[in-house]
Parts: sequence; C-alpha cells; structure tokens
Amino acid sequence: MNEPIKGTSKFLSLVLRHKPETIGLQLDENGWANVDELITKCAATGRIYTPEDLDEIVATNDKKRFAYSEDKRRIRANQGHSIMVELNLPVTEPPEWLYHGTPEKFVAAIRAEGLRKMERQHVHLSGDRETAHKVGSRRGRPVILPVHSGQMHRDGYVFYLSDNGVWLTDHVPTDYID
Ligand code: HQG
Repeated sequence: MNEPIKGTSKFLSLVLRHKPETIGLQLDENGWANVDELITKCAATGRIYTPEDLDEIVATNDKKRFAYSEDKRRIRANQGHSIMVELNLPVTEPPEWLYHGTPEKFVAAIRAEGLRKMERQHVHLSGDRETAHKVGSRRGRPVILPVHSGQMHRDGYVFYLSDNGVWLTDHVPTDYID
C-alpha cells in the first residue's frame, strides 16, 4: 500500500461519501462504486491500491466504514454521505436512549432548533456515551446529549441502523433532548 491505512480510509471516505468526482467516479443510486473502476481511477490520480488493500480496509477499518456487495464487485461507505444516496438501511426500533456528542459551541443552537443533519444525509447518534464522546471530540471538548429515542419511536419517528452500528434519523426536535 502506498500510504498508511488511515490516509487510505480518509481518501476513500472523500470519494465514496462526498466527492466521487474528485477521481471522475460515479456512484449508483445506492452509493455503490465498481471496485475495478475505483482502483483504476485512484491509480490515475497516483494512489495505487490493490484489491488486497481494499480487502484489508473493509475488514480492518476501525469503524467499518466500508462494505462490499455480496459478489465483491462493488464497494460503498456504510454511512456518513453528504451526496444523495439511498442506502436502503433497515428501519430499526431504537433503544430507549441514544447519545449525540458535539462540541460545546454547538449546544446553544442545538437546544434552540434540535439536532439537524447539516451536510450529511442523517443525524448520527451513538448507542453509548463512550462512542458519542469520541464523535464529539473530533472538534473540541465534547458535550454528550442524551436523546430520548424510545419516546421518539413511540411518537412515530423513524430510526435506521447502519451496518457499522451508527443510529440514523432525520431530525431530533429539542423536546427529545435531555
Ligand atoms: C452539529 C463520523 C448547530 C452536530 C462520526 C455535529 C459520526 C448542529 C455537526 C459521523 C445542529 C455536524 C457524523 C444545530 C447538529 N445547530 N450544530 N441545530 N445540529 N449540529 O460531522 O454527528 O469518522 O456531520 O452536533 O463518528 O459529528 O466520518 O456529524 O457536531 O458517526 O466515519 O453539527 O462522522 O464518522 O457534523 O458525525 P457531522 P457528527 P466518520
């Protein structure tokens, strides 16, 4: 592999979640890229990955960000997209509480207007405080907001669970944030 695995994962996140056009790639409506085409187009921009490199990323990436189709001819990001894709994630009944970690500076806005999906396709929630803490720490000192997901579910809000265990929903109104 021509760079540490973390750099590769970052680059694949860019291409498979946000900007496939960076390498002239097109994703289908479900977010899949053809593996051979991905490898060829990465190579054209100087990033040489073998099929075995991609196998390693799919298998070992700490957050299981990527997955193959059953026939392994296609690859996609499990969640986190900013471009419009239909992931066909299973609607799943959430636990009573989920957690959202965010930097302190966003808390006032979140208390005023709820959790919004911002640039992504969904609001991302974690099943435990520790994970939420990690998510929130990406941008500074985090605050953990408990979300009353059980009540949201009873009130008709829909939740999805991604293949890598991230809970997704469209919007969390302030009433459900503890
Ligand atoms: C905040 C990573 C102001 C929100 C993580 C967050 C996650 C508001 C930021 C995944 C707001 C959006 C997603 C409001 C929400 N006013 N700010 N009303 N509502 N926000 O990155 O949840 O490493 O799009 O709190 O692990 O931080 O990429 O969302 O701080 O799973 O695989 O707006 O990204 O995964 O930021 O993170 P993001 P997120 P990966």
